[in-house]
Amino acid sequence: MTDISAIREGSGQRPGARQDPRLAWWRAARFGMFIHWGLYAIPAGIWKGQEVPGIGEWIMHRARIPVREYEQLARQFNPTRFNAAEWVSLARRAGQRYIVITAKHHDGFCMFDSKVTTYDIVDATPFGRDPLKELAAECQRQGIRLGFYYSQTQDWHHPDGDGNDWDYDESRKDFDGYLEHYVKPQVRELLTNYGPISIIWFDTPRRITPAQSQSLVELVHDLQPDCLVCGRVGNQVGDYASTGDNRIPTTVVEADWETPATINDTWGYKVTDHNWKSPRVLIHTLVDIVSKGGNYLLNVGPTAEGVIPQPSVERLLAMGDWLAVNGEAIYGAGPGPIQGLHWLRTTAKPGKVYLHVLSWPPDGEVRVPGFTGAVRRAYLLADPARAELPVRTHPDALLITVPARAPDPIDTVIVLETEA
Ligand code: JFZ
Repeated sequence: MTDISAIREGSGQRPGARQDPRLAWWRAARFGMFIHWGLYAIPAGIWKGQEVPGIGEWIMHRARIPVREYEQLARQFNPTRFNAAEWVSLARRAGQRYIVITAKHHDGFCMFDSKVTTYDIVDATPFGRDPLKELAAECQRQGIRLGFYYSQTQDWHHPDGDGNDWDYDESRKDFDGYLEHYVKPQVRELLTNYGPISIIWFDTPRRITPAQSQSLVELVHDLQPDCLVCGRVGNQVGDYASTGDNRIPTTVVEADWETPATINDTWGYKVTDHNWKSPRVLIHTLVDIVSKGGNYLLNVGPTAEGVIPQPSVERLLAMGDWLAVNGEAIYGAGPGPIQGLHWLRTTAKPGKVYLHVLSWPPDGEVRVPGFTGAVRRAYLLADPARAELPVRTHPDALLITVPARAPDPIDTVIVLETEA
């Protein structure tokens, strides 16, 4: 049974990619860090004293800010507290195996040194540094993969990009010219000047045609054959599928797929958004996604000073603590045999099933209905001694005797060694 309704239309995986060994690292990684960082971190959701509703990185659009006005933000952008080593080290401590950062979001501002425009962080800001260069070097040093988000269709700054109808006449736009003479040269820069790049994360395909999407995929693969292209390049030609934001399928999906998600309710930093998900919810979400065969790309929105908000840091570190003990049940693991129970998720590797007990039974017994396979032994993943847990097999269920109190109140993992 598959459920693809969560996979956004047009953001599916190209046929044949399921067998592609270029995705092997990505399939094993399961957990990545998304970073939305740009000029929108300066207003941080407030424009001329008024709170602008919606996600922070959309402020230019929501408030219909004229290009000439929004551009001025660049003159104030000076994130002197940005420290690539700290960001990369946070991702590693969180147990995240890859990072995807906004090189250019819909507002059109380039967070890298582009020769195709002066509307970029090196040419237009007092900061004058290229944070993507610094992150690329740190990712190399600390051994974590790096990807770039690039808004290929929407560009509210470029006269021929999609989406800005308050400065420009949408009917007169030369979208193909923008793709050929602006997007492609920039994608070339991103894949030439920053060493090995693992993902180009295109987004909101909108009016892009199948031929245009395909030509972007070919460009990426020509420049760096191992670089993956996310499904939001549009028209079902990406290397892997993307779900709608924060959306998780209801059961196993037979594709390589990823849920991009927020820790609070915004991607780009917003000073008023304090709706932080708890570590419990975040860990359960990671487990839920992996139990259905997906990856979790979890966002942080750094401030205009270059700081990742402390509530995000705390939550990521809590996830890292859990993963330091239970990572075996996540990295390189796929969906397990039991689906659809509210208190349980299962992940699996050859010869092993991992029971993720999300709410602990009150009577010292974990009862897994529908599990009828042979079990050699069972133990708590968190137990270094791997002390055996008594197991009984019933015709319709597996019964495991467990400690009265949950060893891990968030998710206790029981390992079942099965016949390989
Ligand atoms: C897009 C962007 O517009 C947004 O700013 C952010 O970068 C996010 C990661 O991606 O927003 C979307 C795209 C797709 C859906 C929702 C928001 N969707 O399919 O539900």
